[in-house]
Order: sequence, then C-alpha cells, then structure tokens
Amino acid sequence: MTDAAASDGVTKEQLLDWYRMMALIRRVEELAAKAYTQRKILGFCHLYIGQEAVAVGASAALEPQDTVVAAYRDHGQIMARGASARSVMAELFGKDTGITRGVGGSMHLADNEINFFGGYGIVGGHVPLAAGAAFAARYRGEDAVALCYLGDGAAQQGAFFEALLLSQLWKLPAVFLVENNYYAMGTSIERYSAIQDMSRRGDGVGMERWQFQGFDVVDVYDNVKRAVDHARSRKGPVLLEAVTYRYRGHSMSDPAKYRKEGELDEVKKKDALELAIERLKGMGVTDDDLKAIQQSVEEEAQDAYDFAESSPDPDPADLYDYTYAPATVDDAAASAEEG
Ligand SMILES: Cc1ncc(C[n+]2csc(CCOP(=O)(O)OP(=O)(O)O)c2C)c(N)n1
Ligand SMILES: [Mg+2]
Repeated sequence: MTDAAASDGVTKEQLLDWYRMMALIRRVEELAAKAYTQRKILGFCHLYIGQEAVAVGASAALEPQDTVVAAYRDHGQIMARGASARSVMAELFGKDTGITRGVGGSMHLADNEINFFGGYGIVGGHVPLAAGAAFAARYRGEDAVALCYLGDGAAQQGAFFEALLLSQLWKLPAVFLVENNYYAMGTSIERYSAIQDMSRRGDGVGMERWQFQGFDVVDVYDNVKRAVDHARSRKGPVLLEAVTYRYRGHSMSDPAKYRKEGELDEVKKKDALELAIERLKGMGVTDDDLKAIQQSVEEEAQDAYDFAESSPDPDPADLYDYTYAPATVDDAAASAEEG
C-alpha cells in the first residue's frame, strides 16, 4: 500500500501531470506495438511499458538546462523530457516529421532543444557521453547536471566503469540512473552478476550511491531529486539504481518466454499507473476526473499514430545529411551556400 501522506511536497496538480504522462507513454507504446505487428514500424523497437514511473519521476527532478543521455529503450524517456507523442511516433514510423526527421529511428531519439542527447544502441557505450556532458557543464561554468539512464546489463560494461572512475575523480555533476528491470535481453540478472544491486558498483570508486524502488513515481522523484541536488551542489556524481520491470519482451521480436511463472503478474501488483491512481484518490481525485484524463490520453496517442501514418517519408536526397560532416572548410562553406 502506498501512503498518500508520503507525497509531502508533491501537489495534486503535479501528480496529475505525472499520471497523465505515464499513461500517455504506455498508450503510445501500445500503439507502437500494434504498428510494429502491422509492419508500419520496422527495425528494432524496445518498449518501456512497466518502467514509466522511472522516466517521469526522474524528468520531474531535472531543470531545463540539465542534459539527458539514454540507451535504446528511450521512447518514454524523451517524452517525459518534453518531446511530443507525434514527433516520437513519427520517428518510429521513419517519417520526415519524426524527432530526428525519420533517420534515427527508435533507438536514436534525440532533441537538442530539450537537451536530450540520445538514444544509443551500444550497450554501456553512452555512459561516457553523459560524463562528457557533465564535464562540459563544469568546464563552461554552467549550472547543468547530466542524467544518464542505463540498463542493468549496461552496468556490466567497461565503458560504464571508466565513466564512473573519471566522474568521481573529477566530481562531475552527473547522475547515473540504472534501471534494473532484471533482464539483459533474455538473461536474468542472477545469471550474469554476483550482486544484484547495481548501485553497489559505485562503492569501488567512492561514489555516493543508493538503490530505490522505481514503481511509485513520487518515490522516483524524491530519490532522483536528492541525487540531482547533490550533483548540482558540486558534491560529486551519484549512482542510483531504480528497481523496475519491463512487461514486454526485450524488443518486439522477443516473446519473453524465459520469465519465471507468475513473475509478471506479481510485479503488476506494483503497477506505476495503479500506484499513482491510489495516491490521487487519496488526494480527492474522482473516478470521473481519471476517466477524463484517460480519454484525453487516448485521443493524443491516437492522434500521434494518425499523424505518423499520414506523414511523408524523408526525401532520399537527404539520406546522408547528419551522417558525414563536410570534409573541409571549403566543403562546409559550399554546403552552407547550397542550404
Ligand atoms: C556492446 C553491446 N553488446 C551487446 C549488445 C546486444 N544487446 C542489445 S540490448 C542488450 C541487453 C542490455 O540490457 P540492459 O542494459 O539491462 O537494458 P534493457 O534492455 O533491460 O533496458 C544486449 C546484450 C549491444 N547492443 N551492445
Ligand atoms: Mg535490463
């Protein structure tokens, strides 16, 4: 049971916003799954259903100038940071109206306007980029914290450890947030790691670290806010682990047959949307209020789907844009003239 009184400091309006965003992420993901089975979305597609509270609580703890780096399970993370459902869905469809004009796709969502620097498919490879963003902020004297989402599997990678080492040495303003959903593809955590609380990886470098449950959006917000405040006040980076779970397989091509019987049903008892509803009801929100939100979420998600479907494909002539930098200063000037 969630104690509504524990949400001290979080207003009903905030929690309504967070609930709406979690519900929107889930609905967008469900429609993405539908589009995938109809071959309207091709390639890789990793859904975030079950983990919504992590991205929504964490994003609420950030300031606009803060930067975010993510892995490939990024649809919900970029929406929680402010990207529209339309721009994300259109990107999944590979359309010109997508957030990276259809050339990045599911795993490479990014938008400089909201300081969301991607979306990366190499497991653990993005963690040093977050350290780099934190270093840049420190070097330029900017008041920005870098938040890095990573999976439990990524916390086994060398690049992750190297990023921790330098971040702690230089006391960079970074928060590394491991979303421990218990699986790296089809391999469960007890089969690949001797310890299961990935925040303990921080002990080896002397980094502030702790683990928390990632199902209740208010708990996530409280924990990430504490970590972000720590990093912002120049006390150094923090390694967090949010215990969470993905309801679907690793990607759309994984039927997830490797789970223990009953495991999914058990974890659904802590469903993020249900926990938020319980809290909201404790704050006086009625069933009718909730129905109105669910209806508007349904409309927004369906609108995103229709928008994606009816949007134009990218122009093949633009295929190499954003891929290769101009080779010389002269080339750069020429391509700028061409527009
Ligand atoms: C360096 C590297 N090795 C292997 C892979 C294949 N691979 C893709 S996702 C994945 C599992 C990662 O699991 P985790 O970090 O827990 O993230 P989750 O999918 O659970 O969000 C693996 C091994 C890869 N993309 N990159
Ligand atoms: Mg995982």
